Amino acid sequence: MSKVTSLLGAISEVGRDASRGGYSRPVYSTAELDLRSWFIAEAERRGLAVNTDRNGIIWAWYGPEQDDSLVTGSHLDSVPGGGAFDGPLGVAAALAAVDELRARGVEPGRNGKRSLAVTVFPEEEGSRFGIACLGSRLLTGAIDADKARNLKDAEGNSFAELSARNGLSAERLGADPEGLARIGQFIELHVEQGRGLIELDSPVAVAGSILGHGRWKFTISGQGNHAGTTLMTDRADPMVAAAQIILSAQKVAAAQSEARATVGRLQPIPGGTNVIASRVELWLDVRHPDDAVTAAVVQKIHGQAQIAAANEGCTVTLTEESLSPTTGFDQGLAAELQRLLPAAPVLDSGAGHDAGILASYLPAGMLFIRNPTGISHSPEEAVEDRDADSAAALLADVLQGLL
Ligand code: HGY
Ligand code: MN
Ligand code: MN
Ligand code: MN
Repeated sequence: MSKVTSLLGAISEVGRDASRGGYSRPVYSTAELDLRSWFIAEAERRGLAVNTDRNGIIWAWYGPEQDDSLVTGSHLDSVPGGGAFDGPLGVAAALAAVDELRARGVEPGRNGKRSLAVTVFPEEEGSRFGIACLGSRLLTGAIDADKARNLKDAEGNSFAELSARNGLSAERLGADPEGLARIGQFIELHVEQGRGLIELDSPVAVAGSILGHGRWKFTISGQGNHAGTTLMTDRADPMVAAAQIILSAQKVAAAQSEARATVGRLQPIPGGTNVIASRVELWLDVRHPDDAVTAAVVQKIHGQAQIAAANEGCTVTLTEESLSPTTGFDQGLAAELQRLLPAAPVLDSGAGHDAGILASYLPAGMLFIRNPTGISHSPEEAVEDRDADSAAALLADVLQGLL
């Protein structure tokens, strides 16, 4: 059986980001396309039948392509400066689990067993086009196809153009009921992105739920001007308002237990050192177990943003970019996973995943693998070799039990 560590070792230089550290593998970038090619080659080497669907999701079939199959997979795109495991661990473990099943003489798609498919979803992080889990939202119809087509990256390329540039038909992007029917159950193995498994002292956990989360964009407009000729009393500086919005997001969330608010992305326009910005775009990520609290936190931050903007002689607009409710996983499947992995605790996830989108349409479940640093979306994300390699056997146990 290929070891997960050797599979990951083969891609450990793809998309390295020398300036940020870690990896930057936005969807349809050279790095992510290289990872797609790697996955397809590894899948074909295992005799899996590979195809890429209308939304750019790669399917590798062990057994005939058919409805109600058992499907496992994750993603290969990353956040900017991300870790080596967020996404690729689940994909590599799935490939190694295919080896393990074959070594055990388990033949999906034969003797009454369901077929097995390994999938790779595009744009899980939403790092290029702004909406997380774009591939699974398209597959399920959770996002309007036109809205998806017209999403733009920082260079102004639309998702439709990038899809077409990679061999897909822009017109065919969108809900794919036939593809969705292929999935009887979906299992995603993923590196844990917090400290839960360290505190639980366990190498693996079964996911209980995914924290509701959303993304909002604030656009603050002021008066662009010269840094040297404009007195402080004559300014309408959107960066000053933005600073207050970031602080208020921190304060509002800190005052609400379980809430998380993050501004990790901010874009002054035009962005010159000696230029008072005319406009600032900033993106807010808010999460909370109770969707009503998430909405209330955003509303409070928005109210304070309007005051901050007015105080600076600026205006502010807010647009909701994406919203995912708190999602529980299929109880029956979760119970099955716990039966198959009796020592695995149940752990809720503060991170979103494609399995969380699919969970609203079909029985989905997740396995988390211990991360000794408890840090993610960072070069410091880690998985011990022994935990990475045992992930394949754990996943094979689960897949064999479910097939
Ligand atoms: O942002 C998230 O929760 C996930 O890592 N895409
Ligand atoms: Mn992920
Ligand atoms: Mn992630
Ligand atoms: Mn000048």
